[in-house]
Amino acid sequence: MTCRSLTYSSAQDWAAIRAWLAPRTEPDTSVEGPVREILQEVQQHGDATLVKYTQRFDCPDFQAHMLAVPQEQIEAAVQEIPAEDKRIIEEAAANIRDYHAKQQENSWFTPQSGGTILGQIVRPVDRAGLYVPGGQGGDTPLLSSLLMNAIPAQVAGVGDISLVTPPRVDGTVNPYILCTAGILGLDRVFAVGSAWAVAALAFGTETLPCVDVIAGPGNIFVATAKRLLQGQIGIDMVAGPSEIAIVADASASAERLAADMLSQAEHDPLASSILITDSQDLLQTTQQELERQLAELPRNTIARQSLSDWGACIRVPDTATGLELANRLAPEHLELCLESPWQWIDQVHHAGAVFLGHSTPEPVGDYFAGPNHVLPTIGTARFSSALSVQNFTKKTSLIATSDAYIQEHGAKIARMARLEGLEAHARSVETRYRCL
Ligand code: HSO
Ligand code: ZN
Repeated sequence: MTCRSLTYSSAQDWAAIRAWLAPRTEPDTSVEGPVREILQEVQQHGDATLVKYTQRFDCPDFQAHMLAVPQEQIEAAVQEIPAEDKRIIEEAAANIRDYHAKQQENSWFTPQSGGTILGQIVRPVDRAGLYVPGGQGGDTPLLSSLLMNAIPAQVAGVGDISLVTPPRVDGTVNPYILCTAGILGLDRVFAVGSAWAVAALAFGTETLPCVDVIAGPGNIFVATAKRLLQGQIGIDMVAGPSEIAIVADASASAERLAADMLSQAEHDPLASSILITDSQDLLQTTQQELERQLAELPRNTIARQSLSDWGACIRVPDTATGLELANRLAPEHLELCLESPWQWIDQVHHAGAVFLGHSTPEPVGDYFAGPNHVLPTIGTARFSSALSVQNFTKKTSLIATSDAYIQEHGAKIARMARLEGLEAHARSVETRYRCL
């Protein structure tokens, strides 16, 4: 059996499933010590530290002048990439931009009686920093990550966006990353990665400007640096390993289900793919399909490990119970491979993104459709949302009261202040009476 077979009939079965998945959700603190040192060192020595670590881990001949990628290199990459690939990236970017444009929020003002005005001003952060992983020494450029992180920042109206990504062994950045940056109109690209790049974005160095928000996925060093900086600067989220839950009925195809589970499993040995169905027949055929398709996958070692550790086919008595379990899992991705998926949407309460029907494979959302692929993982969809324009904006409350307002409400405010023992608060309001 490629992955474990379990059953879930009612809430009582949840404890065992939760216990099995618990180790996946524990934060990995193993590199906290070294990352703290890196943060401190970058804060003290700036570029020199970036060069030291980049020479050690990425490119032995790296020099400080190679940190900022020249504009000509970005333009050259845009020319160099095959036109067909460029068109695909542009089309994906347009879809993602259209979707995120709908998330924009306007400032609002509500005039009240007596000249009082209340409101909320929405503003972008001044500067954002985006992290794009190198992807196996720069061979598998994560251009979708760049699109998904940069576009919400741009739609939010962030004027100053810096992109950091680890250089390849020769000090250059993969041309697909540069081309995507060029298509997006990003002109500040820095060839630096890992925790020291995150530190540089947080504190600024001679070459890198400091930013207000950092977004983008990365390895354990990047994730730890982001986690440690939380509170000092805005952090998108500290994502855990990717996961999918699929609720399917007998109308689903085992071939498609297995393919979708494998598309998660190939990400990471810690990725989790869980099929939930009331069809025993589908459970069996999907297990067979997993085995058949695994044999033909280039990343089959990773996918096999992921499925054997964190994969499951779970039998439920009916679809309603399946959705109950899915809500408990609060998965990053939830596919509803059901005959009438829309009929069930009201019962979906916790999921990062939902994919409806037999013709909506999850990678459509990873790359192209428009919604963001940066999603809450490890059950955090219970209280958080996909990366969005809101990660790059903030709101300022606005209050303008009037004499009439003070006359009507001033004494109540002063009373509340005195109940809290805050006499100066009460007098601050009462000074306004004197002018009335
Ligand atoms: N499924 C990943 C995103 C991704 N997939 C990027 C392919 N490239 C986490 O949502
Ligand atoms: Zn994916």
